Amino acid sequence: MIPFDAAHRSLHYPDDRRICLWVRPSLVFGAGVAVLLFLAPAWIQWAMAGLPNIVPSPGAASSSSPHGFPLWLRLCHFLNFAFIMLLIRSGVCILMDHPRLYFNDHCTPGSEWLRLTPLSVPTDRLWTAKDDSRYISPLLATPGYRHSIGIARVWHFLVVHGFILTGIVFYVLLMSTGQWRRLVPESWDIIPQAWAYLVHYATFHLPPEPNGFYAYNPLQQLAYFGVVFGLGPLAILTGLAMSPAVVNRFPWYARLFGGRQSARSIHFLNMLGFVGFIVIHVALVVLTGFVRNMNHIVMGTDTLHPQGMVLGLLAIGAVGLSWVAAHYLSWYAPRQLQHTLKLVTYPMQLLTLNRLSPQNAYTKDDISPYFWPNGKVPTRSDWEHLVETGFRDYRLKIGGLVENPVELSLTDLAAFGEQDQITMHHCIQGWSGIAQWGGIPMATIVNLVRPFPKARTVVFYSFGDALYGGAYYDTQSLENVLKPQCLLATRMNGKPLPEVYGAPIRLRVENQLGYKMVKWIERIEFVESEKSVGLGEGGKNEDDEYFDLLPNI
Ligand SMILES: Nc1nc2c(c(=O)[nH]1)N[C@H]1C(S)=C(S)[C@@H](COP(=O)(O)O)O[C@H]1N2
Ligand SMILES: [Mo]
Repeated sequence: MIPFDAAHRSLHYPDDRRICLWVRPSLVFGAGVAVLLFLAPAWIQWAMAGLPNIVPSPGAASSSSPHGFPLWLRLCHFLNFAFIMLLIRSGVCILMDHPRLYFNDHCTPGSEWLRLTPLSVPTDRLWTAKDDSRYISPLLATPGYRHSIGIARVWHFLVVHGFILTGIVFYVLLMSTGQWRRLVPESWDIIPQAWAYLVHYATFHLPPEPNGFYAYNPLQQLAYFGVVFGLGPLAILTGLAMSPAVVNRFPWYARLFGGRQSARSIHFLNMLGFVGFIVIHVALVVLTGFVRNMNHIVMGTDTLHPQGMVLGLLAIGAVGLSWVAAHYLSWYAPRQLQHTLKLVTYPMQLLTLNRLSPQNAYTKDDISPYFWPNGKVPTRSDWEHLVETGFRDYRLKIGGLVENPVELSLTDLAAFGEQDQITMHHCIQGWSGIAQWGGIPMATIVNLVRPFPKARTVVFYSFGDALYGGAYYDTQSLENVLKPQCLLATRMNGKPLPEVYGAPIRLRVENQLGYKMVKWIERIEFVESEKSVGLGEGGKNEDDEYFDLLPNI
């Protein structure tokens, strides 16, 4: 175990490390019935008519069709395996930060279909999304422990670049070398042929297998086709449907998957699909001639030499070692990891996702009945005094590199006129919620205080403390606060901002994740760069938890 300090130990390695898996019973039942309905005909056919005949695959006979496994294909196969395993491990870690899955965007406790926590949300006290985060063993996830989502996301997003690049190279070479003919079914005959194999497997018989060097069995071909052209792209598409920049700009995109939370659930089910495929694929590689198969996969030869098996097992060992390496890097070099991700993603985000301007998209009927709270309510006596006196003496101080520093009361702010928006909030942990926010556009504030040309960054300081202590703050680029829907919100769902949700003022930046939206704002400062504030990473979570400076996804 990593030697955490006391603060990190209590958070990352809590006393309650129970694991629980709960799935809504009707779904378990439904899934069971679906599998039975699928398999029952196979059993009936076997019982009544015996095992069906296996027709030899056409590809096995014709030497003109592509066969063998060129180096590029074997390399892609290996890289894909290495990447997908790290994607799964970091993905599981991300899931544990909000260990509930929904098919609705409100995330009301109790409406989940899957839960990986033994706890129900208590109703007699404040229970934040961070309280709800669960521990997972680092043996199962990268980096594991509890609330290590910052670093888990670094791995997920770094590795997904490798996954996508490998995918592109793989598609291009597959199409240009004719290898696609081994994967893509060219006739509907494949369905009855695949069924014949399924009857064998489902009744625990091993059918006669074609030599995979020349052709796959039809069920195998369909499975590979489904993974390469189904699961792979769907993982990327549903991943994108979780981005606040995308969802608050193109809500229809998330709706393609049934909404943002449904996309998250499909992303998870897709992962289970990969896991199921890997388990069956590996089992059949072992059962249908391990040594020969490993030569196909590793060496690209069709022989019975032990070489492929030995090298293959070493390669699998190397993938296992990559998890150990990722674990140690996560805990001993987290800042370098954070910066590596930034190097890869920041310029690209400025060009792509960060250009999307959020636009109002939801109606009053869409407003969530429940909205997860997050963060620590301030305990400072000056804030408590302000609460007691109805924020009468509250003055929002706006200064720094500006021509016209101001101090504004809530009445002054209200005089600017209120802008309203109904938007979806995306927390880094995975939950979402739709609410109506009213307040003053940051663009109005910028016009009022007139920042000097060198002021490129806006810092929002909170009355509240952060998770590991110290005042919460976050920054935005000047460019981003000038975007539509960047608000200093004083109202939520038509009422003054409740204490828990950030009274008297909070920030709304709808193209980014929730932690950028500072609650309980004390003052605002225009500065040259985020580098001069805190540890210089752009916010308290960026400093302490290695979150991204610009989280558009
Ligand atoms: N001051 C302060 N602001 C904060 C936080 C915090 O911990 N302290 N948490 C952030 C996070 S992680 C989220 S998701 C949102 C949550 O807002 P909500 O409580 O309205 O859901 O507030 C953000 N603003
Ligand atoms: Mo969050």
